[in-house]
Parts: sequence; structure tokens; C-alpha cells
Amino acid sequence: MTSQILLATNNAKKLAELQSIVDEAGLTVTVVSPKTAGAYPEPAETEWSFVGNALIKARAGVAATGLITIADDSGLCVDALGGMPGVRSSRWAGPECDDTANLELVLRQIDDVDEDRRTAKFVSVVALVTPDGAEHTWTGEMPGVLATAPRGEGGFGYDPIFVADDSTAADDGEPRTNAELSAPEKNAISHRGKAMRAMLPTLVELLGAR
Ligand code: ITT
Repeated sequence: MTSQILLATNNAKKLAELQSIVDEAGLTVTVVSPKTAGAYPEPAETEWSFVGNALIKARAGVAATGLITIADDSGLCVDALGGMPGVRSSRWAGPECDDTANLELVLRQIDDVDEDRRTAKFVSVVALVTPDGAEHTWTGEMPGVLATAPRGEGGFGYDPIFVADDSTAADDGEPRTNAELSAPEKNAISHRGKAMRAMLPTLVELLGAR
């Protein structure tokens, strides 16, 4: 029997990333989104930690659907900005702003920062909450540096300005941003890929026990 789990995200790009990681692991599980599970009010992300916000999202999903629920809270932590935007990543340029406005603001804020100090990391916390109230979290990180201008069309969010330490250069030797990687290349080294893969054994165990 195929089990259903909920991925509590309204970010379509994130959903696709999470879905492909579950698929790659060969799990016989149908992953549903809040849209298909029956929309419920999006909870406010009121915590100042990735763990706190990931748990808020996963708990809301379980409460609304009764399904085992996975949620991700993630963001970009820039060393020269004291670790911000961090949990504020999706709203850095204001509540109504889009990915382009957010990344342009970060670029302006570190305009005068020397190349060797433009270090940053993506962080993802994946939370899994079960209908009987068990809660688990896993953290993944992707260190890298910030480019001086956006490059590439793939990914989402801050991907066009982020060059991961584990990314391989293009054929001409130029470093590639996350937005210049294929989806499988990004998943293999990403913060969310790492956290999700760490979560899979627990998911397998839970589904096996049902
Ligand atoms: P949900 O809360 O519905 O999952 P969201 O996009 O609002 O969707 P977050 O609150 O976790 O998700 O905010 C994550 C933000 O961090 C996201 O909007 C991007 O700006 C940034 N971010 C996270 N992971 C990223 C990635 O892999 N590539 C680029 N930017 C990323």
C-alpha cells in the first residue's frame, strides 16, 4: 500500500526539490502539498530559529490533514551581515518583495565587502511531525561565497548570487552559481538535500511501522 505524506510548503520550487529527493530514494510514498491535501491557513513563522519555524509549519500540516508532515525552514546566512537574512530570507526586502528584490538588497548591503569576506551559507532545517505528536528535526548546510552579480536561470531565491564551495566550475573555468546548476547537481550538495537525506531513514521506519 502506498502511504501519503504531506510536504507543508507553498514554495513550488522547494516542493519539487523535496519530491525528487524522496523519489530518488525509491520510497513508495505519495507526497502531497497543502494545495492538493486541502488548503489550510498558512501559519505565521513567528520563531527566530529555523528549527522553531520548521516545527510550526509541520505541526500546522498535521493538525489540518492528519498526515505525517514534513516541512522545511531555510535561509541564507551571510557572515558580513552577522548571519542575516537567516530566518528573514523570504521577506528580507519587505513582506511584499520578490526573490529579485531580496537578492539585490543583499548585494547592495555587501557592496564594499572584500572578496575573501563574502562568505555565506544556506541552512535548512527539515521537521517531521507525526499524527501522534512525535517530532524530529534535521539540519543541513551548504557553505559558499556570494557573487557580485546574479548569474543563471535555475533554482529560486538567492541561487543566482550563491556559489557553493562544492560546486564544480563551468567548462570555461568560471565558478557556477546555484542557478547555473542542474536540479540534480544542486540537490546533491544543497542544505535541503542534506537535511532531507538525513530524514529518510526515520521516514522509512515510520512508514514501515504503519
Ligand atoms: P514555505 O515557508 O512555504 O516552505 P518559503 O519560500 O517562504 O516557503 P522559508 O520561509 O523557509 O520558505 O524561506 C526560505 C527562503 O530562503 C526562500 O524564500 C529563499 O529566499 C531562501 N532560500 C532557502 N533555500 C534556498 C535555496 O535552495 N536556494 C535559494 N534560496 C533559498
